[in-house]
Amino acid sequence: MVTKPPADDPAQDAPVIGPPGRAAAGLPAVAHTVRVAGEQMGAARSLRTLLKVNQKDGFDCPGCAWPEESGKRHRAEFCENGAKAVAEEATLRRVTPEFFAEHPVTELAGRSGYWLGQQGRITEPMYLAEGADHYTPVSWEQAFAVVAEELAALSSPDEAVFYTSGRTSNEAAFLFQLFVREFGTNNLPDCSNMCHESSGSALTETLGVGKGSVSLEDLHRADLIVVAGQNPGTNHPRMLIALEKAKAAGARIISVNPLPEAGLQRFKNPQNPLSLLRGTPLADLFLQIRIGGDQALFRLLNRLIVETEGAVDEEFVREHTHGFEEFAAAARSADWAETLTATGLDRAEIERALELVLASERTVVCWAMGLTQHKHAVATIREVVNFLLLRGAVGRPGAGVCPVRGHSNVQGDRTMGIFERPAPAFLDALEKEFGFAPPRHHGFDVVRSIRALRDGDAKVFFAMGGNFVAASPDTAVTEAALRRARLTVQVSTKLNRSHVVTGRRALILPTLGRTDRDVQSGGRQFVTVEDSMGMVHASRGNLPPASPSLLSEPAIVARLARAVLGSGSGTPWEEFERDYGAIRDRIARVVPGFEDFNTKVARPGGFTLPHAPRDERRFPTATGRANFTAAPVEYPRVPEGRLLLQTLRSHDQYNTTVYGLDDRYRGVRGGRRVVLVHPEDAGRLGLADGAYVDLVGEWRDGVERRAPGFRVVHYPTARGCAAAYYPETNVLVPLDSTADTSNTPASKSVVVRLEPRDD
Ligand SMILES: Nc1nc2c(c(=O)[nH]1)N[C@H]1C(S)=C(S)[C@@H](COP(=O)(O)OP(=O)(O)OC[C@H]3O[C@@H](n4cnc5c(=O)[nH]c(N)nc54)[C@H](O)[C@@H]3O)O[C@H]1N2
Ligand SMILES: Nc1nc2c(c(=O)[nH]1)N[C@H]1C(S)=C(S)[C@@H](COP(=O)(O)OP(=O)(O)OC[C@H]3O[C@@H](n4cnc5c(=O)[nH]c(N)nc54)[C@H](O)[C@@H]3O)O[C@H]1N2
Ligand SMILES: [Mo]
Repeated sequence: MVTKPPADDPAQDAPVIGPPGRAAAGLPAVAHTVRVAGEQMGAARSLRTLLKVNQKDGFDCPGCAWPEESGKRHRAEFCENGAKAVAEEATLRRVTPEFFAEHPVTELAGRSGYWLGQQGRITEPMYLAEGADHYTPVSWEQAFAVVAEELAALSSPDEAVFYTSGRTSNEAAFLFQLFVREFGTNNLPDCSNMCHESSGSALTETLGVGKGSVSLEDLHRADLIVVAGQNPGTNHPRMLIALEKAKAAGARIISVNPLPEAGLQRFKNPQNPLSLLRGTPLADLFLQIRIGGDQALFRLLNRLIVETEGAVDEEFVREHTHGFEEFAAAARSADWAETLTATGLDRAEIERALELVLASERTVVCWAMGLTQHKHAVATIREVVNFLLLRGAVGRPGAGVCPVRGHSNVQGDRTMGIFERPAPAFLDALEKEFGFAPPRHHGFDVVRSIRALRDGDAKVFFAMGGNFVAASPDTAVTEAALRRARLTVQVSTKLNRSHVVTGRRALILPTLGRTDRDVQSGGRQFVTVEDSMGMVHASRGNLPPASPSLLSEPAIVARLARAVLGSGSGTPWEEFERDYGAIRDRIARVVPGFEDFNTKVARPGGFTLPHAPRDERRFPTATGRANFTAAPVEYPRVPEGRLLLQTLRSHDQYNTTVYGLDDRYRGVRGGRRVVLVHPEDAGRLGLADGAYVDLVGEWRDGVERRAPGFRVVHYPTARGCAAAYYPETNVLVPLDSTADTSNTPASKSVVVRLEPRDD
């Protein structure tokens, strides 16, 4: 069913297609930044705000998790898309109680996510009573009483689910997991379950630490950087600066991607006049791989390394690794013909890649969602680890694993204990510090939470940020699951779909964002975040809050905890709300690496967390060594007449937040319902450029999943593959189609047929 947005909803989709961009950033990006920021914030506020982004005395960009330079910072240490993220949050538009009086929830449910997001910052706590069609204002006390009442009515704490998105600060995240565990459950799913969980699973098993092992300096010093399954030009634009630096120092870059992403082809650095003029070509080799072919590619490269005299770092393998023989036997059986089928590459391309690999002493592999969101994602990332271990490229300067994180504090949230499967040592430390017995059995991740809500096994859903309904797979199933809940609660800055697809009762709890000044009774507060490379630093908002009624996330958790746990809790929640330094003192005693937290974070630029493989070539795995693994090679098989669809981000969105309707680097303007298909595939399927189709998912459960009304765009993607934007395509991703081990939805490999529409 197509729910057409009302006529005044600017998300009317009428995409216009031009040639794809050949370079990323440059002056169009600067112009775009100024325009977007001005529209949302006005000129003076834009300047005041943007000059504080990622400065040592400013706030951490709420965009991506890419780290800041450690030395002297550029005055404009942000990118076009970071500026858009800031403008979205620092907007002067407001969603007030009058807005909710005017718009019933049933009407808002017919609006596009773009329209909802454009309405502005939410100003008051709002309550949707059972059977009501309008949210009405509610006091904070009443709101917390509603949550307490519903939680008290559960027959077990495990009937409640507490989701976290990745913008939540370390302080808020630590308090949130503490409250949830005191309440009595480990049901702490987070956006990471849909994101880098596959990286965490693979790296913990093989290296002993589920995080990246390189710093920004390592990237600058690398001989070879492989960027696989990542589109930094859009999603981590400041990474292009690091790649440009590495190139200037002689590094080679290989891009492995089904799409020729503009940022990896050529980059025009607005901070560097010469680069701005000419652009820096970044990728030396572009391997246009078929979706899901990466494990096969790395396995064959590993065979070729093993077979090349002197190519294996034998000393490293002997001293630091486990399982080499078994792995080498599997690698030797890698087959050229099968690899060429799986990858769609030709022999010469793989041989060229091998040359670059063998010429490099210091290799870094960077990756993101193009590797993590497949059925065999964990096996693929383990194969990347095998590749680096063979060359001794872990724990060596200029080399290592670099999973590039998404949300700006998603890595920190996990460090703070937002995890449905916490390590026993973490729970022991919590128990010792706070004197209660945390639950030991594992909780629900995102997919299991949806199943539990669907099946009536969970009845209360509480979200610390994010947009669970739109971000999760299998939209129809997820929406029905949430509608079954007795209560849904969203702690949010902006309106989104999760506020209008609700349980029987619902609450919106509006909160401060990164850019907002945070003043508590103990004075002005700051929070801390951890970037993609394990650097922890302070973030201080400088704008007057969007409304005087907003509470910070730590204050919301502290007051909620008091309402729910009452006098039964020995935790000093009031003190934590008054002074976040008191929270950091407790983090220092519970989380390894945070000793003397308050002192260390006071240093400008913050501090780096220890990382045993990087710092001392120590691998805290089950074997005490870095583990080679030898999983069978997998790749998706697509039936005749079908395509393999990846669901990805346009240049004008931040996950489910749509900033605008253009995808400048891919030549798409004014609409999002497009599907990129190789011209020859389109020809074979009889689909002209500009034809309208329904995307119909085909999965083994036989359920028909349909995303209607997409415009076919002939585009140079890998053969047999297609691409379309998320979240519109989440309706096609089956809930049960997930990665082995990590349970991450396989949203980059969906088998679809394209059905022409008559209208
Ligand atoms: N502006 C902006 N910044 C963001 C975000 C945003 O939405 N907007 N989101 C943030 C978040 S939470 C995250 S996780 C990151 C996401 O950052 P990315 O992972 O870069 O995001 P995607 O758009 O999902 O792009 C996936 C890339 O992988 C490629 N790909 C797809 N399938 C395969 C495959 O099988 N093999 C290979 N080798 N490549 C493949 C796609 O062509 C695409 O280039 O960005 C973060 N930063
Ligand atoms: N098909 C498909 N699905 C995907 C993906 C994909 O590539 N394809 N990617 C997945 C990935 S990588 C991720 S990370 C998830 C993202 O999933 P989420 O993190 O759940 O989604 P976001 O769109 O980032 O959340 C946006 C909302 O967060 C709220 N918000 C913003 N800032 C703050 C803040 O400071 N505090 C609070 N409390 N709220 C705030 C706003 O209300 C905003 O509407 O989606 C996943 N889903
Ligand atoms: Mo993500």
